[in-house]
Amino acid sequence: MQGLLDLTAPESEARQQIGPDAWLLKGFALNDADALLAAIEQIAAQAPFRHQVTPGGYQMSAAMSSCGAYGWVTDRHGYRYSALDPQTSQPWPAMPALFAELAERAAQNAGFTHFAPEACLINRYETGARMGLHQDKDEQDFTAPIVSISLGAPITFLFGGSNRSDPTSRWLLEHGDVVVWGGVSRLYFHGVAPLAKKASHPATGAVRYNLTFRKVS
Ligand code: MD3
Ligand code: FE
Repeated sequence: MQGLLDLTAPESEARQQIGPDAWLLKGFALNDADALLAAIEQIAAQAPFRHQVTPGGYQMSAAMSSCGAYGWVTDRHGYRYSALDPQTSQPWPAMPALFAELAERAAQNAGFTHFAPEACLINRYETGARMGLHQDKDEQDFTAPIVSISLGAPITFLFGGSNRSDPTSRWLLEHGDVVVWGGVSRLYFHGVAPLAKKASHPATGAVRYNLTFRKVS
């Protein structure tokens, strides 16, 4: 196949448009999935997964860690990006080159050139964990897209609009799927349904990971 485009390769599967400037790249990260999971384990050894508390006082059901120059943190005082892990007072683990390269390639594939992520938030979902409808607006630059990579057990992604009350569409996010959100969709409400009891994947068991890559500053 050298020199020829292999149309069966995950990276050349059709892009699905799920909203304005929002693209689902089905299986885009499949070739790198094992390496991504190994890297997550390394990161978590330095910056352990933890259930953070929202300003409203609720513990999040998804456990989180981060890597890169900034991590996303929440506590009773609010949501923010921090260069230090509040649990260890250390910088977050460096973003592996594979992470940054894959995120950049995915953004490029969806039409966003030169995406340079500064933060990678890692969400870990176990049975019943969910994320309610919200907007990602703690970043300073909304012109950069957000790239997400799903690994492990499948989950139902909920995608709304600019207003909380807008109708939501549902998309199944599976192991190796990548989604890129830019333009108008960048500020759309979104969330995930509770991870189903029966949801699992050979690589992770009943656990789902989601990596989100963001330009923060
Ligand atoms: C749509 N995570 O970490 S990924 C989040 O599956 C988050 O863990 C979910 O929402 C998860 O903030 C959904 C998808 C995602 C991320 C950012 C978005 C979708 C987005 C920003 C704008 C629009
Ligand atoms: Fe979000």
